[in-house]
Amino acid sequence: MTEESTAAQGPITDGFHLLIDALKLNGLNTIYNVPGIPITDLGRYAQGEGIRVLSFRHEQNAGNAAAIAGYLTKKPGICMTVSAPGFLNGLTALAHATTNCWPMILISGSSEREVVDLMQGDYEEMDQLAIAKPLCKAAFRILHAEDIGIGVARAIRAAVSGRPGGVYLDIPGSLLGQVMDAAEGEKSLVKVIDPAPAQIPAPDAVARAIEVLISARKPLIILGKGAAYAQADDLVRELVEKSGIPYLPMSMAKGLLPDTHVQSASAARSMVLKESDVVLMVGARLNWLLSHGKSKQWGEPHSKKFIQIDIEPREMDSNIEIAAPLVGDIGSVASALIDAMGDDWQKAPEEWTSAVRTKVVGNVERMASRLQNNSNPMDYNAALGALKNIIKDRPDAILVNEGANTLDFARSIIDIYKPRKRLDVGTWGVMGIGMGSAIAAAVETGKPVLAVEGDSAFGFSGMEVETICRYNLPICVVVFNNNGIYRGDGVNRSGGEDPATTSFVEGARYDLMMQAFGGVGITANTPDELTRAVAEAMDSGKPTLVNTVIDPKAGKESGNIGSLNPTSIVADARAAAKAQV
Ligand code: ADP
Ligand code: TPW
Ligand code: MG
Repeated sequence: MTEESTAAQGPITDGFHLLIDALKLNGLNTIYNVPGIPITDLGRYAQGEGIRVLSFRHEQNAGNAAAIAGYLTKKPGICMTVSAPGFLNGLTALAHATTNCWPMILISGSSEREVVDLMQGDYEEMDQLAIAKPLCKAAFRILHAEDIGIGVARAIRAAVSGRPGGVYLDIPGSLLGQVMDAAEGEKSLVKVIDPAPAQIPAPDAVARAIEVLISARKPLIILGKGAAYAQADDLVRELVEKSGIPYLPMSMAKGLLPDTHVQSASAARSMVLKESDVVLMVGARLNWLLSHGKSKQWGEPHSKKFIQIDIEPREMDSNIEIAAPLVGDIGSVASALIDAMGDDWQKAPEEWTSAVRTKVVGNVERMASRLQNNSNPMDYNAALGALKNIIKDRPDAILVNEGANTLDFARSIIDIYKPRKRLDVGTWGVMGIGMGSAIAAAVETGKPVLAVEGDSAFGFSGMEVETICRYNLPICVVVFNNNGIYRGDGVNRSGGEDPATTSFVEGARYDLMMQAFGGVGITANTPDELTRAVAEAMDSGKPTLVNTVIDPKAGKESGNIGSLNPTSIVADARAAAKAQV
């Protein structure tokens, strides 16, 4: 279209601006991105139009930020990348968001369709739509400017309705350059009404669940991150407290009720999993993290009945029989259950709740003494004892956590007091979520963030300390530096000069990385030094990295999940074979 002819027709708009307007119309005001052809100007224009555009150093970290933004806000987090390699870098995060049931939209620029489809070797050529499809909840491509409004609306609904997940939106570069009449363009935009409609459970499903609950002698509630995501915090708390049932929070559901709550059974986990007779699952899946509901951990096979609240009907019976499926959103189901319990609901039997409480109190006391040790160099307990107090004094802060031992110890030691204040490796146990999660947490909530990172885990996203400094975000990164993966004392079994496969440079100075970009970098050798450095960082809001020296011998291979290591299966088989001889 020539300029004269457009002048004759009145104002025009283009693909860039229609996409930006469509996002803004739906309250999507933050983009996590890495620029490049064909989306560089999309980022620039978006910033110009008042969207907050945060540029990262690697798309996977931008994607992990978008995934956590989705979890924290119930709106799809937006990640934007260039074609082929940038798209692939973002795709891991999109798959991660989908696996965790978090809403996210990955918007990637793509090359010329005609050239890509004939495989003629375009710049960054790749059939991105086809590749994304099996890895996310839905994937769409927009070819015409007048379809941008509908395309964005479809992406939003797909991401947040029902079980949330990741959506891929393919944006050919040529789409951004298309022009159309501005008034027509505005009319083509769609504001999504009620994107995640309430899903009310059927009354007979509620009655069935109540019957199972009434029959329980040793009931247990398991809260999952679906319950935290739902933001029905008061209803979840009312359900737990009205029932009087001991509860176990999954790691990201910690804080939905404060970890110090009298009904928390975290410190009696083995006991309640084994002995309970009725288990009410609230937004948690019976996947590997709960040994599929049927390992030895769960006591005798078929010894308990399950009630499960989930928005996804197909989750029911996924691993074991669910006696009372409650399909609906957490808020609606919790509220229906509370109503059905009526005014004279009998709380969980005292004999059971006091036995659980006794176990919890004993275990918490035993742990407390371990946290106050002055081992030199520090072990995990000593360092985490210090960080536990930091969060206790700052319950609004957000804790990000990844690593193996660093993750497992921190999860059980650091109490969380408020909902959605703990962000971690999620369903996959993926390393690399650290800096992306920390950045999104700071951006979306404005609260200080403490990222407790294994030295290996940190390395997956460590370059984003520059991003943290550039945006001056209130993030304190604590790197648990034990010189390696799990432990720093591995040996090269060949006797050769290469280091062990799990070892890193000894005595590395991660603190200098933060200093390189103008942030604060400190090394801590003792719990006191750690406390001082972190408290100062959390209160000043200055980007800080505390290189925390941890005994290389303190960790365990694979942390708490060594039993999943195939070597342990081989060892069991060897032991059995030996016993037969
Ligand atoms: P965890 O790892 O904490 O056990 P999972 O990610 O395995 O939690 O499970 C979360 C579950 O919550 C998923 O099955 C998902 O379908 C469900 N879910 C997510 N949002 C809601 C919601 N608003 N209402 C009900 N269920 C939800
Ligand atoms: C994307 C495998 C699990 S835990 C871990 C790796 C590499 C690092 C553990 O060492 P770290 O913690 O962080 O120093 P610590 O305290 O035990 O020493 N690649 C991806 N995800 C996973 N989970 C791995 C590899 C892994
Ligand atoms: Mg380590």
